[in-house]
Amino acid sequence: METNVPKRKEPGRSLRIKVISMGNAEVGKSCIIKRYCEKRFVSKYLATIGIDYGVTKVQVRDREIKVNIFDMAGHPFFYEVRNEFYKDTQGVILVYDVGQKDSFDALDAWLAEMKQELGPHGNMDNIIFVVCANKIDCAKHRCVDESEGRLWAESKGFLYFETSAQTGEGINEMFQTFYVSIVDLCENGGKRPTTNSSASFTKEQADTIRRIRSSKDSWDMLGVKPGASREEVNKAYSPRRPLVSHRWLPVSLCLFPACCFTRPISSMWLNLWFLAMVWAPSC
Ligand SMILES: Nc1nc2c(ncn2[C@@H]2O[C@H](COP(=O)(O)OP(=O)(O)OP(=O)(O)O)[C@@H](O)[C@H]2O)c(=O)[nH]1
Ligand SMILES: [Mg+2]
Repeated sequence: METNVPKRKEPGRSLRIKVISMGNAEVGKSCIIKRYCEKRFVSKYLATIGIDYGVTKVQVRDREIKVNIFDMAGHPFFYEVRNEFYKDTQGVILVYDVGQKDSFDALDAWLAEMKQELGPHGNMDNIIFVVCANKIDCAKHRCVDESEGRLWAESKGFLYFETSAQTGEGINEMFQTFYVSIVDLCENGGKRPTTNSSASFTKEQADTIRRIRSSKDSWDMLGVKPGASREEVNKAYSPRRPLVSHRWLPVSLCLFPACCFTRPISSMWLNLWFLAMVWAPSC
């Protein structure tokens, strides 16, 4: 894909799309767009007042794409302005700052706001979402790691990119993949193409991993009370089964009986078993 549009136009092959940016104030939405369109970075914070609008042209395969970008203000104060702009959107750039956990936690609220504004007949399945984990250049302040962000995005069928508007890292790749996905969607009759990433998770798997990450101990990992019976452990294990790779199945099969027949089930066995079941496959 190139940003330079060839002079010769092919009638019927041009496409007009609408893209919006969403995310908390100061996460870097405007800077990401500026970095891509103007190849520059402004370190001074200039809050977007309501909406910034811009047009750009890109070439995807043999199609000329006219992109209307609506860069939204993230501050709650501008809700009344931006709520007019959610409709008829083909692509959303959803941004959070990897050094601000609040901005990551707010992504669900942004989706909820969009859903509400689209109304009961609005369909978000025919929109391409790309999640930008921005400000990765500030490694020292990072508090949302890549796996957490990727998990959230991919479990929703969204694209995920690590970006820095300051250094430019990830920006071109993100926009290229984003535009190609939007064109694919348009050529696919408005159905969102599945992501190519081999690491994508279902919502159920993502919920399970999230639960494991935040659990206090091994019992909590399984969602059972300390001293739970073999049946309870078995039942709790079932939803986690899809996370086990074939490579680790023999190990987990050896460890699982040990867990079940040691009474009371010791925390150590559960730890070992769970490590083999869930974490080891990802190593
Ligand atoms: N270090 C670093 N700073 C960044 C990056 N992206 C943006 N910033 C800075 O973060 C601040 C906010 O950037 P903006 O792009 O204005 O943020 P915004 O999300 O558009 O904010 P609102 O318009 O208020 O919603 C500015 O001071 C930027 O210079 C980045 O990748 N790295
Ligand atoms: Mg802005």
